[in-house]
Amino acid sequence: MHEIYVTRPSMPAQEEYYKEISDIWGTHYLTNMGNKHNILEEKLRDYLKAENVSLFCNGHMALELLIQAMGLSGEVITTPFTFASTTHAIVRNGLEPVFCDVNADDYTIDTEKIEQLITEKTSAIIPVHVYGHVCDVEAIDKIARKYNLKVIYDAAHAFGVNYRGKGIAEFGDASIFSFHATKVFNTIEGGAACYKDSEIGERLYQLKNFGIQSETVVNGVGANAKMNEFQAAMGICNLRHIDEEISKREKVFHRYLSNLCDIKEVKINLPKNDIKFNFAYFPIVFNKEDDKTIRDKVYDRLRTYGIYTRKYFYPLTSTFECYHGKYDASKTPMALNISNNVLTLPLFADLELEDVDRIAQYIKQILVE
Ligand code: T4K
Repeated sequence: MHEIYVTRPSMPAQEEYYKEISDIWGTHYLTNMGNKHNILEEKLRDYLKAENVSLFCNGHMALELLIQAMGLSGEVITTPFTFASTTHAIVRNGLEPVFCDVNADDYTIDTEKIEQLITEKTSAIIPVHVYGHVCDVEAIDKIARKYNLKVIYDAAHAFGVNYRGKGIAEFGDASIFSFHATKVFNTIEGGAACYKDSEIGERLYQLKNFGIQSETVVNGVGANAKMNEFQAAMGICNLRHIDEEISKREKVFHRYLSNLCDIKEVKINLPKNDIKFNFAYFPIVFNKEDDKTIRDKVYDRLRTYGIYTRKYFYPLTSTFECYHGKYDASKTPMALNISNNVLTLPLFADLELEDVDRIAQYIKQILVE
């Protein structure tokens, strides 16, 4: 029995990576915004169609420092159906997350419910393009303009996604991406912030390097969040193969679809029209309202076959122990229901289609037991 995990990072050929890193032995320049870092930043500006890109050691620090650089204050409207990072980045900046519910059809923020959460303390909205699904960017833009709010998209899952011919980073005031090993595009660990206001870039550049402006001037309470040269080299290599990566993922995605689309117990959400998708994840949602038992049974049983699915995203971030019962998950009932019923199936570029068939077969079998 070979084990299959929810994801498996794609890597360039060893020779390609060795070639890419070989000149580092000549320069001995390992980190602190080196040559490879700058090359990758430039290449990503093109690929993402972003006005400005700033690289980071990971996606989380990109978000945390972007919030700091943009000077947000008070309350930030966001969703609890996400990875820990989104909520933690808000809280670690001393801000209050205000949780909005999500849509049933793509699990992104329900824009009908945003306005009722806005108070005089609200400074921003941080929606999440969950699983690469595009938020209702037009409605969010309208609300943000009306109430003079900033918009930062957590686009950790949305690398390579285009909407109506625009790169996903072109929406809102700013976006962050994750280049973690488990993502469509990886730099081992890594991330980026994309933003429209170039002044933010100056602040970010300093904040990711301790707030240092010059050898004798430190004018920001920064962190250390720089991408190093070996990470950047991995990114340069992986970016060469990104189209192939996404098209292999697409095949896996469609194989799951053809296997699972007829099962009445399972809901699968397809990307909206006008989207060039990245096939980052394959979540399925079991239809049984507010009952985790079926999802948990499938999760447990698949493990006995060596198939390691994940409950992305369960539990809701608003219910994490570290938040000490401060937030009421019943106020985001759709998010709660999806979180209780979702299971993310293995999806990565080199997943064999026969394995997809096998996983689907097991699921069907478990559901009739
Ligand atoms: N915003 C959102 C919406 C996010 O989803 C994330 C990250 C962020 C922000 C923050 O971005 P980063 O700071 O991470 O760049 C994983 C990832 O660590 C995390 O990046 C990601 N979201 C999240 C959805 O998934 P875990 O705790 O599930 O990781 P782990 O170690 O359990 O890995 C999952 C499976 O992948 C393993 O069972 C085996 C496989 N794997 C993993 C790694 C690390 C490999 O085959 N090779 C590897 O190197 O969080």
